[in-house]
Amino acid sequence: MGLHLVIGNKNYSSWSMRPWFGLKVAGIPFDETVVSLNAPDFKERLGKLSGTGKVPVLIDDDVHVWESLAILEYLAEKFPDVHLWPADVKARAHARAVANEMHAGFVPLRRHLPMNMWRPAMARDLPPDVAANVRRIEAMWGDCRKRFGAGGPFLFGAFTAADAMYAPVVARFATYKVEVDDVSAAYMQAMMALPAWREWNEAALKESWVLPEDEPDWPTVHRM
Ligand SMILES: N[C@@H](CCC(=O)N[C@@H](CS)C(=O)NCC(=O)O)C(=O)O
Repeated sequence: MGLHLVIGNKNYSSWSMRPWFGLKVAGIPFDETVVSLNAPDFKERLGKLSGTGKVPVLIDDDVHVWESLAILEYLAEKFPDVHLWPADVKARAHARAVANEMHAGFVPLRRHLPMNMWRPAMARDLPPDVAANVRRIEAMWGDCRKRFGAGGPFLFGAFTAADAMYAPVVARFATYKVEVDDVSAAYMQAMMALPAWREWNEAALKESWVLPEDEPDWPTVHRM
């Protein structure tokens, strides 16, 4: 039996996007099941699979891995040839710090700019704490590109798990027309040019579930 990833709505579930994107860009085969976050049996189904009752969860035979970052770590160990972390120890430490900062933080940004793939690009006012998150991410991306990015267009040159962790941030910055400097804009372009990006986006746009809490202009739903 191969890998099976259980995820939430592609339009809304940013934590689901991270391991899905890592798997796709790395070219690791997997099956997927999408369970809408508002499905009546969501908690019951996910409770049995992840313990937390949340997505994503990766199932590999009798191994169940929940938490997006732990899934990426598992993939990096199971498939060392795809190099989901940088080979160099200093770059790898930096990539892990950057990925952990995303996993543990940026709550104002995540709350104010929920991932919403089908919303046409429209700016939102940014409260100071959200603007501070944006400036921190922009500085971090710029630092990664400058110090470690010579070998390619991603944070550490070639695509790594750190990029997978920031994929939904790229989506948010694009959707909410967040102003960023040229280095961050080029990084975002490289991420959005990946075939995996188009695949996720196209599937998201076909979904019919609407979740009020992730629609910033509720009850108006702007859809492409
Ligand atoms: N820290 C977790 C966060 C998982 C999470 O919050 N998932 C959301 C969807 S994006 C979820 O399952 N929400 C449903 C719920 O809490 O009932 C991770 O990194 O995987």
